[in-house]
Amino acid sequence: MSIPEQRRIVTTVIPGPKSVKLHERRRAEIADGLGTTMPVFIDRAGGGVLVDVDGNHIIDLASGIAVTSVGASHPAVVRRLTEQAERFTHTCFLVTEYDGFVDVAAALNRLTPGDHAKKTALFSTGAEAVENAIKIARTATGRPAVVVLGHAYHGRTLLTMSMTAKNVPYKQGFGPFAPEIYRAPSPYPYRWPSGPENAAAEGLEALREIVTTQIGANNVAAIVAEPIQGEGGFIVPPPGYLKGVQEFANEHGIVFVADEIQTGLARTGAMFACEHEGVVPDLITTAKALGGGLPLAAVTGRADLMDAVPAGGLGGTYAGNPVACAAALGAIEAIESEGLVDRAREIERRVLPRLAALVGPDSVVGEVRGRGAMLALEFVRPGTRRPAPDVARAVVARCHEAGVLTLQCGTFGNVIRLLPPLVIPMELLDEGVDVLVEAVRSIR
Ligand code: PLZ
Repeated sequence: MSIPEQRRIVTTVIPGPKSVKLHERRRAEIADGLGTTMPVFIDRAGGGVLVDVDGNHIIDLASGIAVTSVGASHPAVVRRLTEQAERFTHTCFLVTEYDGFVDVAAALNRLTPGDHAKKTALFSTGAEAVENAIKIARTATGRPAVVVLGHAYHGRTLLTMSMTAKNVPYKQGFGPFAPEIYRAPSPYPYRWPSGPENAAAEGLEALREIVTTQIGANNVAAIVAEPIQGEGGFIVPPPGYLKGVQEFANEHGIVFVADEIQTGLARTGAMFACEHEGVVPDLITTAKALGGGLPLAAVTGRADLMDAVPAGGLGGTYAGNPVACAAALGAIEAIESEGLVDRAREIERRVLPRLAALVGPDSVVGEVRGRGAMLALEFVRPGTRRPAPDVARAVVARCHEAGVLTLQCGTFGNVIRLLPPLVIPMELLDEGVDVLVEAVRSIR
């Protein structure tokens, strides 16, 4: 079913009456702990558009948090998952095998950086992939400690929540946390105390010092980093930082894990964001865009590490579900055959200069940053770096009123992030950015 790829508002306000009514029912039935960004119920979605139950056509600049890179209903995904569902929906790969699982693993072994021998294990969610990367690194090294960065986000399970930096809403009240997690400062260029030009060298120095003096390098199983920090604020590390982390890890037999769950599979204008820095991680976690909308996650990396855990040590009932694997093969096919890595670069070229024009000494926009189709604006009090989450919230609200779905993020809640589907028509993307730019201008 094809959807007209245009913005169209048919109710006097968004959410319209049908969404409001459904939301009331939700409030009665669903636990309050699950938040919502835009309280509209979706009827159909595809390409760059979400159609709600009231008939509003909303421009999608979120992709369900970087998941629907090929669109919410790509024909290659739909065809493959339908065929698979008609054959069988589940066997549990730990019980009996099927080739879709192996095909996805082979694709990830081929697409991830580095030409060394690689292997893959599939799971269902991003958090599970991170958990398993840690299990593998701990077994392979025989060491307990895990080092993560400030502003990190790795998930909501006990281990990954412990690795996540931000307290409210991810951790508050949920402790005690998993032990043996240590945190080094994120080399956040915009907020680095001695200036962005020192962030890489000083960030690396701080990491080395924490590892060698506080933990002991011989106790560290893994250093885990997002090559662009996602939930933490779309923080692009300064050039050379990731390479420095990788070298330091190699030097001490520490497993370097790149969490590419948000950045991976074409999003940043490279198949994997590590490639921008010429970094070849020991292990890479993927999820989100991998499954083309279905829950699928993976750990891919050095075969010697991946084989460290004996048979039976890794798994999960739904790990690498056949329908999700079929969807993933469709998504990978679309990414490769439609040149979506280049599309992400084109999106950056088209959008970034328009956002950059909003930055200025009297502006509420302190910095614009990102790569490919992973772009963000950081809001501050004009003339300072003081975070302005209220301004970000107000801009997001205006976008939503005008039928453009944008998301907030950041440790301080003051960042608006753009994650459009990579297949979004360029005119529709331009129109979405028009609305965003207008919303920013109307506020400052
Ligand atoms: N690692 C880098 O971005 C998920 C979180 C949504 P799961 N980010 C979206 C929310 O608020 O729950 C994410 C990520 C990175 C790990 C994860 C976790 O992936 O599939 O949500 O478990």
